[in-house]
Order: sequence, then structure tokens, then C-alpha cells
Amino acid sequence: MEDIKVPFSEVHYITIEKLGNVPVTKGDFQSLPSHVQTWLAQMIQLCTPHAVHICDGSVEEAEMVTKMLVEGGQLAPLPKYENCYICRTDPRDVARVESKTFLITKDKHESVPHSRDGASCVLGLWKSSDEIKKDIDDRFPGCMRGRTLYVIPYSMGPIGSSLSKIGVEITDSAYVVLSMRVMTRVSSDIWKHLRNGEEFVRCLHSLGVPLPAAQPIVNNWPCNPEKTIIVHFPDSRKVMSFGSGYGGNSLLGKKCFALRIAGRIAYDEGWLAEHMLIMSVTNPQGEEKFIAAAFPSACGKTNLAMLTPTIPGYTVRCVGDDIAWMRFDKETGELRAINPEAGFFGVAPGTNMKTNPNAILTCLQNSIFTNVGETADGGFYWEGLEEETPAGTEITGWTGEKYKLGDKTKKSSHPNARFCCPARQCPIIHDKWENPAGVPISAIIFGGRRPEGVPLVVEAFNWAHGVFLAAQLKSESTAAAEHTAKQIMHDPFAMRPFVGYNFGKYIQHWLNFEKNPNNKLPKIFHVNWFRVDENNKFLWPGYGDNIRVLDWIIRRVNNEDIAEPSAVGLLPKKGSLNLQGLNINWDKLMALPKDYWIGDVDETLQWLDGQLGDDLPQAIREEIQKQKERLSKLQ
Ligand code: OXD
Ligand code: MN
Repeated sequence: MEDIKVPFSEVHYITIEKLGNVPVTKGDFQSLPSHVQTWLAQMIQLCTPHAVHICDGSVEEAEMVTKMLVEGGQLAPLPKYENCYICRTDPRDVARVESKTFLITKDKHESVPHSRDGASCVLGLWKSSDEIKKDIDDRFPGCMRGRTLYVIPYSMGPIGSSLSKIGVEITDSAYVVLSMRVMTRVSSDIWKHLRNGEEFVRCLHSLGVPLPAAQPIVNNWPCNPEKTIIVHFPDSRKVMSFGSGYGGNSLLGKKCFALRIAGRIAYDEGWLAEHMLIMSVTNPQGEEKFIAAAFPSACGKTNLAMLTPTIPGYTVRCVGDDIAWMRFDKETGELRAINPEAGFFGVAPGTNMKTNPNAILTCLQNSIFTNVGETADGGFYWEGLEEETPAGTEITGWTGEKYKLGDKTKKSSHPNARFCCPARQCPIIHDKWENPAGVPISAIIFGGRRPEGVPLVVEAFNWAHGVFLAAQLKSESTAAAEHTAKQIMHDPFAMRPFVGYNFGKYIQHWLNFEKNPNNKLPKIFHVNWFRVDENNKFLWPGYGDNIRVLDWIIRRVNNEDIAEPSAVGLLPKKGSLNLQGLNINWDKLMALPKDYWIGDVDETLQWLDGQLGDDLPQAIREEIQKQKERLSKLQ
């Protein structure tokens, strides 16, 4: 890959011990806060890049980096839109790698629970510092040889908000530089905030392909799949990622910082970092409520966050589509939430003008598309856009193969193909989405893909029961990670791949919020848009019609008498959910098959007990027991 050409007069040098003079082609190293300089010098010495570029997040910088990536063949313009680019990865680097993602703490059980013998823990992987030192020593020394080391100063959350946190990512990937500029707030102003000693999360990322490359580079996408590792040091707030350029593994502000490291900071400081969208719904009476909702990856968080209501009089506004940082306000007791991100890194296939017009409209400018197809007239294409694309259009698929639209044997996109676009471009972005004080959350929703047994909506009896509903969350696996077979997997709180510390402590942390009488606890709900009938047909239309469920939820927040107790929680009274204009089999949609549920609760207990052992909070065991008793009385 080419480097950015910089006039000689603008280059200055820094002297790195044992390495000598390294050119700084952009930015002023000496003016950086001293604790940043010290860390950078260590990382430069470790990675031995041939130049250093300190990013400022400017448009000019983005243009320069884009030009270089286009010249190097890693990006190509999509001329149908303004400032949009397409990128194809090495087909071995297309998703998050949960099996290579580690937490490092002195005591193993700060990171992972005391799983029972024989239960292999899926709620985080721990390694000792000695073990990981070997892995690091085998990978990072000299990993940026022949490449530029970029320094990206960024804020998660509005710069300067008391709810925000700062990170600095070092990377040798220019694609990461561009994507981080979309997904976070990259700015030289960050240095001002760090100059008075403020701490930051130290993020180091390398593609793991020093030059000259030892292996052929596929699709101009350098990566090192055999050696990929993603390592977190929650105690010292550090992340090291090697070998993958794919977003979830390389945009370290996202999953690594905003969920895993922030989760641990939140535990230490008494707040929550969650895998949740944030949205507002205004009803026909003009009353607005904010909702946070957790679903596993690729289960429709982006679609729900930007929903277009199918019933009149409702307005939805989006605050965020993937991550929420929330804390109870000490004075008012409200749960205030911010979206720490600045962009959407959404799953492209399935997104269209029917399922999510707002997402499509958000990504028509200044966006990067990864592993999607391209139409002959320079537009993006993916599965789901069939009806919006003229039949016979020539498509170039993500693997480079050309075919005519209509050929059912071909796939244009990887199922985990992504759009990466600025949140501010969303037509329904909330005007408070960057409010430094966040927005007040009235309801928290959990949900997953449950083809069988699980009703459309359930309200928790109380906070502890809601925490149990979240802990028992399961969902069909998707392509967002390396799981291939379609199977129902446990994904408690939709956080299984993102938890940064012992999951038993995480659940207890949630339970503890009830102990403070000042906290105004939101109501908790579980939803399932994905139940199917005996012919495998969805029983609920989903998408824009989900407003009907949100409407019911908001009426419940207002304590309307429209719910009745069942064995698994409060269910809508028949007729209380607005189904006007729909042809729904309500009884099938809401049925609680006794045998299914008895099997489910037994399996859940067995799984939670196996995974968490004695770390499973007693309150959850009690909730399981109560659920069993209620189920035993079911007709
Ligand atoms: C994501 C994910 O990219 O959850 O948001 O995988
Ligand atoms: Mn996600």
C-alpha cells in the first residue's frame, strides 16, 4: 500500500530509543501530553513503523487517506452517491472472532465466572499475563515494519460530556483511520482534555502484516487470520488487537472499549455499558418516551432504532443503534443514557426502503461499504434490494464475481457485510442525540430470535424478574461472529461476546440498582418478533409494525391497566395491543406451551449454573424457582 506523500518541510523526527529517528509526517509529537508521548514512544519502539501520522480528524485528512486507499486498490468509489466507497476484505477476515478474544486479569475470576467442571465458559475467555505475554511477544515486535503508524485521538460520547470517555487508538490500517472518523469523534481537541492528566483507554491495533509481506495479500486487504488475537486488560484499561482489519476487531472504540473495557469501568464507577439501541417514541398525544433495547448482533437493533411506524400519529427518533452508556442521576434518580458512538456500523443485507428506509437514506453520502456487491452503475447492492433494483442489472459480488440480477445461484454480499455511516446523517436522528446529559430512559427491552415458544411481548413483574428475563436471553446465531450452524444460543443481556468481567458480578451489578431507593427503575420487557408457525411462517410482521408493541410498552410505563399475569411475566390483555389492519393469530403468537417452558427453564438453570457456578446470584436462582412454580400450575 502507498503512503501519503507529505512535503519534506512538514516532516519532523522523533528519536526513539534503540530505533533512532522516526519521521512524523503529520501532527506535532512534542506538543502531545507527556503521558501520551511516553506510551506512543513505547508502542513505536515495539511496532517499528517507518513513519508516524497523528490524526486530527479533519475533512482534509479523510480526503488524503481516502485518495491513498483508492490508489492502493483497497477502496473504490461508488459514483452513484456522494463520497461513498466500497471495500472487499480478504474472505478470511469477515466477522468478529470470539474464540480469539481474551480478557487478562491477575485473578482469572475477575474476568470469568467459576464455571462448573465440564462446562466450558462462553462468557469471556481469560488468559494469564504470562500466557498472553508469549502471544504478544510472538506478534507485536516489528509488526508495523514498512507501514505508517496512525495515532487516532477520539472520544466515545460528545467531547467534554461528563458521561463520555476518551481513547487513543494506534493502528497501521488507513481503513481503520477512516472508519474510526465515522464511528467516533476524532479530534485534536482530545489532547487538550488529556493535557491535564485525564486518563484514556490505550488501544493498539495492527493488521499483523509487516512489509515486505510474508504471505500474499488478498484483495489488497492485509490481515493475518492465523495469528489474530484481541486482548483486553481491563485493570489498566488497555486493548491490543492483532491480525484483523474487520470492524468489530479493529475499530477498538466499539466493542473492545465501549462494551468490554467500559463495562468494567462502569462496574467500578456504578453505571452500565450495554449492547443497546436508544430511541424515542412520541405518541399521538405528543408524549415522548425514551427506550433502550438489547438484542444480540444482527437481530434488528438498527431497524428498531430507526423504525417507521405503520400506525398513524407516532414519531420515532433515533439516538443510537448499538451501544448505550447509562447511569442513574444522583439528583433526579432518572436513568440517563448516551450513545457513545458517532456512526452506524450496520448489517447491510436485509436493509431496504421497506425494512429500514432511514438506514438507506443515512448511507447515501460519506459512507463506507464493506463486503457488499456493486451495481454496474456504481451503486451498492445486497440481498434484500432485489425489488429496488431493475431486473437484469449487472452485479459484481463481494467475491469479485459478476452476474445478472435474478440469478438465484449467486450471492452479492457476505451475510455480515456492513455499511458504516455518520449518525448525524440519519433523517430521524434525535436533536438530543449528542446531549451531554444524555436522555432519560423509561423502559428497557431485551429480545432475541426465538422461532418457538416465546410470546411477542412480556413485561417483567419487577426489577429482579427483569434482570432474570435478561439473564435467560437466547437467540438464533447469526453471521456477526464465527458461528456457522443455525442454533439457539444463550446470549444473556445480548452481552455474551462483549462482557468485560465476571458475568456473575455483572448480573449482581444490575440487581444492585434496586437497592438505591432514589433510583427510578425503568420497567423491563422481553420481546420476540421472530416466532414462527408450524409452516415456518413468521407470526408477527415485525419492522414498522413493532410500533404496536412499543405503544403497548409505553402505555404500561404509564401504568395503564392492560397487562395480566402469566407464568413467565405480565402479558398484554387480549385486545389491548393495537392490531388494527393486521391479520394476526394472537393465540398462537402469545401461547405459552407448558412442556416447552418447563424444558426451557430447566435448561436455563442448568446452563446458567454450569456457566456461572457459585457466581450465579441467589436472586436469579430464586427467580428461576418462582418461574418453575408458576409453570407447574399452568394448564
Ligand atoms: C456489531 C455486532 O457489529 O454486534 O454491532 O457484531
Ligand atoms: Mn452490536
